[in-house]
Amino acid sequence: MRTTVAIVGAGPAGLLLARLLDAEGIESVVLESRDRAHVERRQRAGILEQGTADALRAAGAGARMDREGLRHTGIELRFDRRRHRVDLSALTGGRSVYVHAQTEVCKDLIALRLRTGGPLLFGARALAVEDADTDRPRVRYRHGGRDEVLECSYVAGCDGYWGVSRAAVPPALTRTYERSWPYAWLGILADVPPSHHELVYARHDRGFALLSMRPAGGGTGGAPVSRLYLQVPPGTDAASWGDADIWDELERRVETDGGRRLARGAITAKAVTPMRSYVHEPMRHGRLFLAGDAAHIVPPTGAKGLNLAVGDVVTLARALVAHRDTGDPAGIDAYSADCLRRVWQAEHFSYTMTDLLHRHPDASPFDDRLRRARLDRITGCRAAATDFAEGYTGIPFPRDA
Ligand code: FAS
Ligand code: PHB
Repeated sequence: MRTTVAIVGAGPAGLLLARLLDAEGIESVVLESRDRAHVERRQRAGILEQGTADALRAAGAGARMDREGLRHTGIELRFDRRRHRVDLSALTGGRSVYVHAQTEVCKDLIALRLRTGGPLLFGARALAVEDADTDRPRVRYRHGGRDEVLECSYVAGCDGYWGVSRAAVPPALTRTYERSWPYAWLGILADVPPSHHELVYARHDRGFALLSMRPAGGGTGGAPVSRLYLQVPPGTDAASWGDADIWDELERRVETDGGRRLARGAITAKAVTPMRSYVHEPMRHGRLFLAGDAAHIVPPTGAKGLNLAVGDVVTLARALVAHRDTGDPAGIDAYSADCLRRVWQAEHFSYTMTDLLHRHPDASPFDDRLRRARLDRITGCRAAATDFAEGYTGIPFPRDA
């Protein structure tokens, strides 16, 4: 088989890139190792930055987000039993975030691709990207029990952290930067309306907690449900947390003076996510372009992972279209540097927000007082609050700033 752009991976990065290329009449084939049901139900990101929401609308994939998603103009920080609302929109000239799950974004992009776009092969596991540094790269993959080859002009490595496309960059040309965190997140879905209308990030001596939510979804028009997170030690077994323990611990960590108890309900899912910061440089090698988690990972605290992936593929699509229309390779040549500037800004924001809000097992009393001072500054100084709000609502896409 032959195409113009071979896209490895049908997560948000690969699916949105396919949509953007379809809209410009650039042929592509998407190879996805898992089946459709797995991709569509994989619980991950829940917050779309302003730029991501705008990109989905421009790609004709934002209708359900606008119909079912929840536009949030602020978040709440809680510490020392006190509540502090950060007015994101007032601080950023009107920017907001959208609560709309990655699962829903992927469902809509898959449906669009299957209805109007090029091939999307599920159960197609890429084995290797070859000859990326020539003008005839190819992807070897396995599909339907047979070994196949996809000839192409470009390869987009959108296969996430555990994918194979990164391996096509020669080790001698690769630099990786990594940090593991001394804690993880226990993520919980509960069939009960959220106890607060906006997201609540709580810093507590017992550990971090996050009260998020998911729109009713599926057009039911029902009440949102609760998406909740607890800081836990790395390697925690989710099954070791009983429902009552989860609710009790969440309540302890988000409790405020005069505050109400959390609304409780049936817990329908729980899973532990490890925390990792990771960047692979460069994000391009010859005709191979890495995008999304294939190139970088952030701890989920800042809700940046999915949003970084969107910025990467919007940048890549623009570069490929410009090269096709004008022959100018400038965008292609600048892809890696352009994306990495935004990636490192998001890595820094995610690092600082994670470090600020979590309880470090080896923190000294001095360290903890410094974190408290930083929280006091963000909630008491407009300049500090503005910097935080700008980071949270989204770092502009490359060349958009
Ligand atoms: P993805 O990993 O989503 O997609 C890669 C795709 O490639 C997958 O479908 C995979 O099956 C496929 N693939 C892999 N190897 C392949 C091969 N050899 N051949 C073919 N296909 C292959 N981000 C947030 O902003 N907020 C959150 O709360 C949050 N929670 C997360 C929880 C977990 C458990 C994880 C792992 C990530 C979380 N993230 C969160 C980050 C997450 O949303 C990612 O940033 C986002 O999925 C990135 O999208 P992609 O780059 O498309 O990678
Ligand atoms: C989520 O709803 O999954 C979510 C929200 C905010 C975050 C991280 C995850 O910072």
